[in-house]
Amino acid sequence: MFKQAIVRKPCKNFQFGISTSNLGKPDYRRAILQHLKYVEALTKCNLSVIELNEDNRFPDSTFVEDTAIVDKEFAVITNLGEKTRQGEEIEIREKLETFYRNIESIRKPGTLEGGDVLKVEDHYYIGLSNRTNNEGANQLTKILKSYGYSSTIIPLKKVLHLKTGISYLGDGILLVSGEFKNHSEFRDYNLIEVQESEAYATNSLRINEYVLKPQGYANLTKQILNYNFNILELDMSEFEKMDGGLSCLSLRF
Ligand code: CIR
Repeated sequence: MFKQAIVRKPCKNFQFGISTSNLGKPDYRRAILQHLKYVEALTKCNLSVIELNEDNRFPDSTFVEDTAIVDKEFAVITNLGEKTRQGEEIEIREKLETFYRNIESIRKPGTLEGGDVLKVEDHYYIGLSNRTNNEGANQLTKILKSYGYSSTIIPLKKVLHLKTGISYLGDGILLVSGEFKNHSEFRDYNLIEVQESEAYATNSLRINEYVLKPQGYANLTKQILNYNFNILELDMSEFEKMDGGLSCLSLRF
């Protein structure tokens, strides 16, 4: 069970963040509204939500997931792979220090972003991406091992982050799209294959009794309902424009 979440409001410079989506400029007011609904959904999932103030120095700082890995007994502060995002982790560390006695760090020349880290039961998958390098992935592997967790490194081909193309719904069920559909590492799980036109919704998020899912994507809704999950749908249009998915907007622990 998750009890807490940390989120950060989109800042006024949100539109200047990194984007490859070609979906146009995000509307700031809509982003704020969508973020508000996101927080409401987390609350409905029984999480107590800590909302950090917006930080105009970092356009992408609403995507807090990339700044840390949070488990029961420990947190790992990352070293973000994009120069414009380096420094976002400082305030997150301060906040996490109030919850954790064990705080580890990914250090230069290692880089790693939380979007590349997927926990499936007691095993971690670490994506090697443009943001997470070998050194960062190896540092995380060692840290996880010291806390008793195994891990596998997964080189990525196309996706921004590992969790862009795969997410864990619990009960042995993975949502997969693109390069993860026929991936040898994941074939023993129960796979829900997301069709390419709905690939964005692969980044759905199981929190306690609910699955949070981007609004729309009717086929995926049906597929998830087949497993009797309770779905909460959220309009994510403005975050999608900035390459961000549901998991990116919070740290859950
Ligand atoms: C970035 O490119 O860093 C942001 N615009 C989006 C980050 C999305 N984060 C995630 O997938 N964990």
